Amino acid sequence: MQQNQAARVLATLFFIGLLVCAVVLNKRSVTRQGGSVVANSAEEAGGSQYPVPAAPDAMERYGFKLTEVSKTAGVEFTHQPPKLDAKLSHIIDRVADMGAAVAIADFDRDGWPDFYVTNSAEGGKNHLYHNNHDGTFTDVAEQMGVAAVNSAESGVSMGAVWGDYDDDGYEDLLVYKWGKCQLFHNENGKGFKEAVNSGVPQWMNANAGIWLDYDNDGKLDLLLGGYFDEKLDLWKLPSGNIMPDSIEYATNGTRLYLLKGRGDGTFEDVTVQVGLDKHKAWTLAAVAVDMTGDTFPDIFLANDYGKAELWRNIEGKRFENVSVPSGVGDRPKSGMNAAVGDIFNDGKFSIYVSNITEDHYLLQGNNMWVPSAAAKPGELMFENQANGLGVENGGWSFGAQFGDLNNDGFQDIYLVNGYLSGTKESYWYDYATFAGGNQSIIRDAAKWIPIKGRSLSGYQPKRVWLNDGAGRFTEVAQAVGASDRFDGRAVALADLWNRGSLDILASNQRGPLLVYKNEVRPENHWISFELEGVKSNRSAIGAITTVYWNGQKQSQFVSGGVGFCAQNDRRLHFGLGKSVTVEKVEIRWPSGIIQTITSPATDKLHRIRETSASG
Ligand SMILES: [Ca+2]
Ligand SMILES: [Ca+2]
Ligand SMILES: [Ca+2]
Ligand SMILES: [Ca+2]
Repeated sequence: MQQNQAARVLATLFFIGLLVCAVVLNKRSVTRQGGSVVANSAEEAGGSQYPVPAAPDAMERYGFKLTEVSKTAGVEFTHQPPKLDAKLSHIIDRVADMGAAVAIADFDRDGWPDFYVTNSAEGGKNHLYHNNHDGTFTDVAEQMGVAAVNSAESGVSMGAVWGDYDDDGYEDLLVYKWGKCQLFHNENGKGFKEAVNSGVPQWMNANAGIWLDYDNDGKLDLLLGGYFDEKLDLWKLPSGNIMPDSIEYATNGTRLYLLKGRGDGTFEDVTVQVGLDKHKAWTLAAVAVDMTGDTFPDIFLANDYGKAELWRNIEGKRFENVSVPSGVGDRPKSGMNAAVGDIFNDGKFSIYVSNITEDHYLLQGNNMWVPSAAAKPGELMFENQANGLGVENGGWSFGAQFGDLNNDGFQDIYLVNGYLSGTKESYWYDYATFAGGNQSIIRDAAKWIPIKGRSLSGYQPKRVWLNDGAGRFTEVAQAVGASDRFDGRAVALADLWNRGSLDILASNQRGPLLVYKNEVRPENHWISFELEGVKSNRSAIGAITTVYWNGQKQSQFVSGGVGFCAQNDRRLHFGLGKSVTVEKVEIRWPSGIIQTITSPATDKLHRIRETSASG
């Protein structure tokens, strides 16, 4: 009892401290900008969290419009959170706050993208939506054997990623969980069989997972990022002492796993030998891509309650921590997303990280890490230009992806946000009471003030930022029809119906999976590529494709997971604006082979196998 009183007194003191600190420290970093109107309830958000149609002039003004078609497409999926240990029930919405993930792949190789979406309730089913080619999808997870993976005994899903680990041409599936990771072998697109004794962790509280080929031996490897301590069973907790011990300076994060694939469904833990055992954080997003030009993929990590990390790959043998010299580890935030895009059409990759921005409480601002002009070739050095580019305020941001949504030739950004949409009452005041506080208070769930269904940055408007290519992004979400107010988590992009436009899948915590069909102005042209590695891993994960047209160039890479708990289709989609011709396309395969294709036809998908011959 006395302890509780002491806690309350301390908490009150820290509350004052937090308000002063958060606002003063971050005051200059975030400017208010378009789309930051925030509602506190469903009524204020317009009565429903579902989107309303795009403005009549959206197509004319912005070159595209989005229509949410989940129901007519047969996609009826609602994410459910887990219950976990009863010691967490008073703040369960705050603890069980993730797990709505989406990963896209053409699992049966019929030429049409399919997708897997995760659920997190004990007993809740994950869905695998097969593309029926007619605008609809059918959930085949149950018959394929990848539905029932969530339970208190084996843990619950946080995300999933596709990668063909045995090079048989069929994308295999890793489901990472708060619990046991599960690896499924794709049996010729006709079903999935769990790979046993594969070497994936039997228990960790993973919130990030990606496929990569870190040593470029042609065999896919796995990187898994832990969130809660891996020793914790969130259903059988000895105490509530499991939470981060600070909102921005947490010292009680956990480990990564780097698992080297042998190509047969078994993996060797090489975390220590490559130096990644030095990492200790609450990791929420990972992305791997070669940013130095030596073909080996470097690793960027977005960490919650701390600083971001960048690990330079030294010839596939070890990783060097360049977080501080590169600039990305400058100060702690709540990193939740890691997306990579060539935003200036100069063949260089910028990294977009989402964080929390809530007026009066926490003004972190999102980060856009743009390669520094002062960097020497091969040197990793970045500057945060989110403010100048106009992409800093995303609310309580989660998943974001780069993609050319209007095919004008520039990479745009689609971002989802919103943390907890509950009652009209806000939990922020009570939450802030802890946020600046004493480590022993904040890390103990028992000391947290009950949420009681209140909102915490809920009902937020999403952000769709159009890139003008000249250093400015314009926010157009409401106008183009991306006007839902659910608590967004993952975003993944694919040309779902092979029409030459990027459609959007957006997952929501305790909410529906939304399918935004994208109609693009037909005068804008496009080209897309589906790559197949031969010497490189067959999924072509890590391959960088550069399209040269109209005096400019744009690079994109095939990812084994990017964003927040998401994976875009492996196909790379490039908008071309009014141009009907492409000068050449250069593919830099992970094997080191550089393949050039001259004058490829536009408005067409090209399937390209790795070869050293050029054509
Ligand atoms: Ca398919
Ligand atoms: Ca396979
Ligand atoms: Ca490898
Ligand atoms: Ca664009």
